[in-house]
Amino acid sequence: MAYKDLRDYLAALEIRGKLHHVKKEVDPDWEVAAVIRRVFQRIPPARRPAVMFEHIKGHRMPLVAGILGASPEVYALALETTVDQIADKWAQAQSHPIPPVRVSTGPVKDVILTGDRIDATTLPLCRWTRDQDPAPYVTGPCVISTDPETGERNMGTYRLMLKGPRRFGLFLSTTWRDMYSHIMKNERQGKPTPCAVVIGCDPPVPLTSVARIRGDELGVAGALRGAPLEVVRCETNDLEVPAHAEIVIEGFVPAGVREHEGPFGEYTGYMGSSGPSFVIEVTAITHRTDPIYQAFFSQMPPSESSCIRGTGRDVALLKHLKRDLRLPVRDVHLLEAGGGAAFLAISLRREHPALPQRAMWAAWAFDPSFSKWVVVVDEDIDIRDYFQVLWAMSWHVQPARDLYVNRDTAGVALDPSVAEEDVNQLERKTVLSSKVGVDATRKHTFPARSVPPQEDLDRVDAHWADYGLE
Ligand SMILES: Cc1cc2nc3c(=O)[nH]c(=O)nc-3n(C[C@H](O)[C@H](O)[C@H](O)COP(=O)(O)O)c2cc1C
Ligand SMILES: [Mn+2]
Repeated sequence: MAYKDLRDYLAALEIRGKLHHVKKEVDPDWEVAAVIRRVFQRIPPARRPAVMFEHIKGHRMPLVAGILGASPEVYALALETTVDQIADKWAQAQSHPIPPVRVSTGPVKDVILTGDRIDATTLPLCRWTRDQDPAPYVTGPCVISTDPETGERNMGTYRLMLKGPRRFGLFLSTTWRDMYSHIMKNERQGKPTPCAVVIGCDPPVPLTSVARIRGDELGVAGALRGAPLEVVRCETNDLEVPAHAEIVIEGFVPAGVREHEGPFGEYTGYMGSSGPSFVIEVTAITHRTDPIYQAFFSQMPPSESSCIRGTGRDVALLKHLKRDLRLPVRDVHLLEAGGGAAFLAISLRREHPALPQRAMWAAWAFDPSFSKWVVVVDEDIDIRDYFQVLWAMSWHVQPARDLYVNRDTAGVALDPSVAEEDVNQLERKTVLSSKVGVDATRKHTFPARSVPPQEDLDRVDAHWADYGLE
């Protein structure tokens, strides 16, 4: 059964003990970021809840964070599936989208604010990296726009910097972002780009917004829900937005305008770059009577952002290597330390000496900017255990023989290690990076492992209490 809206999903989290309510009043300028940081640092993923901050100082709306990516289990719950079925669910939805249906009105129109009544500063926007971010940011916006030539709709999550009651900065990190081409096509005609920012919706909407989808994200969101999304027309432009959203900000990106944006504390664990960027002029805000504001928690991993990036990509890549290419791969995992982007581990059965390299190239071809590090290990290594990956790298590798370095490949735009001259500073969009593959499989027969035989350990376990150790 599809979640009807954000509230319906929050109720499902609640039932499973995955939503924690903070009743204490918290300060959006420092406290929200610090509390949620501690939640991710101190509570292991299996027990980690999403959080609802019920009282944000100076604001009337509650804020939820971590609701889509507190852990892979929470991500699966958001998709109404299990962790191992996530890839199938995505594949199915992408091949059979269900277009949205237009309705005349919906709860998102409970309150309609235009003209002087618009005030984006009433939203509980937080400072995520205090003393570094120049302003509060919207971190979970689903930004809708259409291609002026084809009419095709797009939705993507691009950070928004609060610049005033009716003004935001908009950051598109690469020219590959679909909204970028919409803005460029309009600019060539001297025209603005109408847009609508959706905040707080049932999970398929934000999850498709952060995913790289060919075609209409709202159609794929409908397929993930198993039922079409109901959409309503905006008040001040012709775009359609989910009728059951919590909040919608309507506006446009003026042609030819660039203003300073950033820096913003990013998912790499460092401040991202700042420079000239697009702006959004707000023309209306509509919301429910008692809206709930949703934020993505990002910055230093582990975070909601790295969980979402890693989990979605792990399953998609595993499917590609195993099912499409039929490689004898056991598991793939984008380590959270690399933000779910930079460090990939692959375990496989080394049936052929060239197989580890083939798996590396397949991963790079699948997504050219990710996986700056690819470490391939034998299938007996648990790649979700950092210790085992580093153990294999320590003793299964002869660096001169087993490292493959590739130069001038596509990189991650926010990677702070990229040399300044390799970044197109003006647009902050094109990045070249080198990549390294490490073949950490065993290339010949290794000696026996220096651990007691399993049966000895089992015998000890069976009589553990007798040793009086715990
Ligand atoms: C929490 C989070 C924040 C993101 N912020 C940005 C951002 O500020 N700018 C950007 O270009 N991409 C950002 N992304 C990545 C895009 O949302 C993602 O690449 C998406 O596919 C873009 O949509 P598009 O393919 O329709 O352009 C973010 C992703 C996540 C998970
Ligand atoms: Mn898109």
